[in-house]
Amino acid sequence: MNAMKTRLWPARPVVPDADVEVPAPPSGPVPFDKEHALMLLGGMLRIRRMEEKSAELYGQGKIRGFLHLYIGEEAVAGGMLPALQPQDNVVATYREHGHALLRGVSMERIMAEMYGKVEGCSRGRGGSMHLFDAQVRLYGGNAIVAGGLPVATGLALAARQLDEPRVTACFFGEGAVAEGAFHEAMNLAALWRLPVLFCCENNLYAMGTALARSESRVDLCAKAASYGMQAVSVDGMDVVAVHQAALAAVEQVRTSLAPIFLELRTYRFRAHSMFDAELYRDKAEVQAWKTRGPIHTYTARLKEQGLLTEQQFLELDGHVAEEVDRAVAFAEAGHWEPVEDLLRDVVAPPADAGATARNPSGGAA
Ligand SMILES: Cc1ncc(C[n+]2csc(CCOP(=O)(O)OP(=O)(O)O)c2C)c(N)n1
Repeated sequence: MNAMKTRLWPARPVVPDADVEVPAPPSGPVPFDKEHALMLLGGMLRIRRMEEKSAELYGQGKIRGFLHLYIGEEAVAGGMLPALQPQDNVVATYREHGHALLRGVSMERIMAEMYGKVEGCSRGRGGSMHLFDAQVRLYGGNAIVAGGLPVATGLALAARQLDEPRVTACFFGEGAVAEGAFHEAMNLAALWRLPVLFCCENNLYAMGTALARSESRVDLCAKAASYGMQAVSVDGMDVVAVHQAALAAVEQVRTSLAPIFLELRTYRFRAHSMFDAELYRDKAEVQAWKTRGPIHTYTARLKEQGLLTEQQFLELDGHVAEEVDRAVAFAEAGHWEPVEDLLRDVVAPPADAGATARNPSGGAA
């Protein structure tokens, strides 16, 4: 029999890979006073050193489960978080160690959480992806791509209804843009004029998928603008540009109560997680982006401007190294949650014999 060959869908169109054209490294004057300028450097260094140590500890089996490093992207959290006020809310993703740290969760409690110790900020139950601390209004850490956007929109709705002057900063990767939750949250935030600052950390890849392979249109600001939202693209490798954009956007969201979308164009230097052979991008591309590294380029600018000497840099780095050592010692000395506490915070009552009799399948009644 001559079976007719049918093609059910058109051949896959050829799509370009990530835009590999790497812009020139950030440069130019740093428009902050010395103390402020060094605070920004200190923030990025704390994230970098904490994460380098985390990678090492992962290799030793001290930290287990998933671990997604932010190395390369520090200018985003480093510039955004210091622009927020204590009353503001922060919602982030599973790549959130830096956001938690600069929001004020101590490095000790972050490290203990990654170890799974009860002294961790989520009592050791969340691990790297679920750092949470209501005291500093950090509402996760979220393993679900785009999962934080509805949470942020809800927090902003609460602030609006309670007449509280809170900005909710919501961080997510560009992979979230392909999710329905992104569009629902953006739509409601724009429709109800909710004070959310949507911060899209566009590092060009969602796991191994380049943006152009998952988006019909790679201009993310255009997508946000389609909801009637102001949208701005920022060099996310330049802590100066990020901080300036953050200060302006936070102020505007707070006073106008309307959401803003920031696209922070950045790049991760490490693999997606600790399990990623990185077959989707050339080593040369990663090397080229490293010329834009947020810490060394900013350090060079500070030195050029006479705001920092090599000796001062080494001292600052030394203090950060001590903080990392203290965090590791704290996590090492921490405790595993006692078995008898395991049902603590479990909302559903434990199944009892009566329940089983009423619902013999054991499934949902
Ligand atoms: C709803 C959902 N789909 C798929 C996954 C699997 N997943 C984990 S990370 C990831 C990539 C997300 O990339 P992006 O949002 O750009 O953030 P990045 O990792 O680059 O920071 C995917 C698809 C998930 N966690 N949640």
